[in-house]
Amino acid sequence: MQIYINGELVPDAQAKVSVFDHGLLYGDGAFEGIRVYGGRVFKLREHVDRLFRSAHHLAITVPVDREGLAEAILRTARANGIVDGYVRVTLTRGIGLGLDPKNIKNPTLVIIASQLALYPQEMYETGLEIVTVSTRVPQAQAIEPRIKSLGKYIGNILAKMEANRVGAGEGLMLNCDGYVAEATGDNVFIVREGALLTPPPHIGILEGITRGTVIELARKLGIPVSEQLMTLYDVYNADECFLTGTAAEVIPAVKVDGRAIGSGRPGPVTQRLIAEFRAFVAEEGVPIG
Ligand code: PXG
Repeated sequence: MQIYINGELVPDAQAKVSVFDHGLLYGDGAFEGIRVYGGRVFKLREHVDRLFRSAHHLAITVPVDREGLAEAILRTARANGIVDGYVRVTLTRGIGLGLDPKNIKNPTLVIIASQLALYPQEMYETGLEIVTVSTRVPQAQAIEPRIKSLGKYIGNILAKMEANRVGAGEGLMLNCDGYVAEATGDNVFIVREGALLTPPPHIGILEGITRGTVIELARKLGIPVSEQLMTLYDVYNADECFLTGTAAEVIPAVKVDGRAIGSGRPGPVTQRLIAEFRAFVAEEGVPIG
């Protein structure tokens, strides 16, 4: 495996970052998880733009420009012969002991291109059973959820452990006001009377790129979409529920906290969107070359 570190590709055994890296010491950095489908990087521009927005908010200067980052992602995928897989971009503030970032000058940029552990195909047909977890998403006023920051993920990891402990497919997280927020690495949608509802970013969720793609596809199909606050009551009583994310793609959730959602099987709107999403990913994307 060839890893990109600060402009160079090196074998994974030599791919090392400093123990003084602020990403390690404080979770001080941002990341992106990107899919490669059929030799094309899915939504490359959107991921590059999101990383730049995260970095700008954190006042970390990305050591390359947007074109340079896109090229580095393509180069790393190419070097690893990725056809269908996953690219993980990590940006940290750089090296420095102590909280104060004032003297940290050189950010660390790492790109890993690998295979992705996928949900088994049958889960897209039968749907996931998910549970609400006790770990809440942080208040948007405390940690800006649109920054895909390293440090924010301790909550998501604890939430995933809660879901794993009871053998659930995913953990559904609420915000501190008790509104439904997102899953540990996915956004959540419900279908009610033929329309899609999903929580708005300001309640503390990541503005997912898959979420955006599904909203666009739904609107093209004439399916109404709105961002709305929702409680567990809305989820339990929805006609359908599904999750979206780079790793999970579009996946039905058929049971939440032991309650069947709608028929308890993947519904027609979800199935339609899964089909549309798969057709779309086969065409969209920047060829690795
Ligand atoms: N919410 C959270 C908290 C996430 O971490 C999503 C929603 C979906 O966003 P996208 O842009 O992927 O549609 C995510 C995505 C990883 C990894 O292994 C994490 C994500 C995606 C891919 C890989 O770290 N999180």
